[in-house]
Amino acid sequence: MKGLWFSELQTSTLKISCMTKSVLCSEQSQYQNVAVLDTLPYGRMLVLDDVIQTTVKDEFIYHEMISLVALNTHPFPRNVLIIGGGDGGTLREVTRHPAVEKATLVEIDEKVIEASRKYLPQIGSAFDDPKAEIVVADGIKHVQEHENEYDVIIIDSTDPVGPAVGLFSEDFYRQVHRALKDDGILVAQTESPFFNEELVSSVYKSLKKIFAISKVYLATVPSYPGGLWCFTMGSKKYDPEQVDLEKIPPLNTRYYNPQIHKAAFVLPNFIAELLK
Ligand code: AAT
Repeated sequence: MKGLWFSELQTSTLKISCMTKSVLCSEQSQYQNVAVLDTLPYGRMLVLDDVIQTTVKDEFIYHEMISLVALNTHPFPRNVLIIGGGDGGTLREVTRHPAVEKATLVEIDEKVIEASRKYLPQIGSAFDDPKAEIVVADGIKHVQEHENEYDVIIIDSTDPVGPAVGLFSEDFYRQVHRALKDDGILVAQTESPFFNEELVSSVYKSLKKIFAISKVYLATVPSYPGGLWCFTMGSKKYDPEQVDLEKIPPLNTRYYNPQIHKAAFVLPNFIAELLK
């Protein structure tokens, strides 16, 4: 045997396992167990309370897709807020976008940032970028304290357990709406359309009540339950499907491109059904 098996309990009746060469760190923080594993199939992997958050092998798909769809829908995404995302992958994508002047990352757990800095340098590469400001705080509180300030707010949160529960509530989305400028855009990771149908449906319906435009789009993230993953956008003014694809700046990406931007909004029938 080349290593030991790490298993994630993806639902109460489904486990996924991967062969692990070593545990680079495993530490209990105030909020969760923070671990970085070195695995054979995915390379290094950030694991919080035994749940896979991101891996070196497939992180580009999630981080490009949670960031670039909104950044290229807004014509001037100068001031961006990221809630969660303590691994820094979303921050890396946001800071390297040419239109962005400032990116604020609000992560509740300092230990996630520390672990990523130390063990995931390819992902946590932008913490010291001149455009970046790092705040260790609860994203819910931060949003309540800011009004009419951000062009884009990205909610890169853990699954809806513990401190992340409030990040999926309608009341929180109203606060986000208030923290955005009058043409602002919110985007949130909203889990699996296969295993979290109710969440996908309820977040979409909440955003539909609050924002002029509300849309779900998809990407495939192999290390997440079921692979197929939802992102939900609420926009005050700009429609992500009306973007002039020729105006998207050339970006050095591995997944996202203008055709993917467009195609990501095409939903299979079973997902469209969830949004009715
Ligand atoms: N970039 C992909 C990684 C994540 S991690 C999500 C982060 O959200 C965690 O570091 C967690 O500590 C942080 N977080 C949770 N609640 C809050 C809060 N209230 N305020 C600020 N940060 C918070 C996302 C992975 C998605 C996994 C899907 N299975």
